[in-house]
Amino acid sequence: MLIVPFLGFAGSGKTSLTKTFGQFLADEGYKVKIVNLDPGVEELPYKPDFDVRDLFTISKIMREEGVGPNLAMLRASERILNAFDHVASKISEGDCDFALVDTPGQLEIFAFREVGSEFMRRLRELTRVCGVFLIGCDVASTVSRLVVALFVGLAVQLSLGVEAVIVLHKSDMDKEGRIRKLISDEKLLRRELMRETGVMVDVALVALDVLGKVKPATRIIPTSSVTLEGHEELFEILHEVFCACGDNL
Ligand SMILES: Nc1nc2c(ncn2[C@@H]2O[C@H](COP(=O)(O)OP(=O)(O)O)[C@@H](O)[C@H]2O)c(=O)[nH]1
Ligand SMILES: [Mg+2]
Repeated sequence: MLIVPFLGFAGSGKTSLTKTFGQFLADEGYKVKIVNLDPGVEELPYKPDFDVRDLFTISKIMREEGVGPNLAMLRASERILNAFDHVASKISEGDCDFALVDTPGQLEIFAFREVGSEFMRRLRELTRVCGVFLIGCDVASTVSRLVVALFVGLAVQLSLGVEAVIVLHKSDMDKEGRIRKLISDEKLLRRELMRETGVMVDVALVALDVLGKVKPATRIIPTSSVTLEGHEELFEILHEVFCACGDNL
């Protein structure tokens, strides 16, 4: 079994990809479980096997503790770790090939806090874990923003201690294929970055140097929950990652 947490900025498409990739795997004949770890989501497009909202929601914490949404998010992140045993038992009961984990809307409350790395550490004790980090094409409106997003993808993997496949999500929005070209050609990326102006460019250049030193283990793939582009390729990469340890799904 492989556990696949979906990670990324708020609105990057984690919930949507959890749904469409889960559907893809089920259509391929795999047994899939879905875990929702976002206590703030109003509606889910899929039916989770475990839903953290059965334990608490952001609005409930706001009411109970008399706090605003941001503090409620922080309180929720602490409670998520307490939900680990529920999650683990749901994932472990019966047999399944993939457990997809939809993480909280806001990246920082999970990926850059102790709760996230501790949660992942405990997941890794259960079985093999490989994340998916989403960069929405809408975030990559400038080359410097794209580079910084790639850098955050790397930082999230280091912070959580989990390997992740980076996907360029909402690829249907990349109509002319500009962002696709940028992520597949480092020289072009650097050239285009140099054409931009502003302080972000300096930051992005440093980030690009770091990224050049710590190459991602796998290629970046364009995915879309609208056109379903990249689902098969994502599956193949996860399969490769999984089989690299000599196991079979
Ligand atoms: N065009 C396009 N929009 C998408 C795609 N995936 C998600 N979205 C939209 O992006 C917004 C945020 O998606 P959601 O899955 O809730 O993001 P999350 O906050 O990361 O879970 C929603 O309006 C989705 O309809 C995609 O592949 N293409
Ligand atoms: Mg979501």
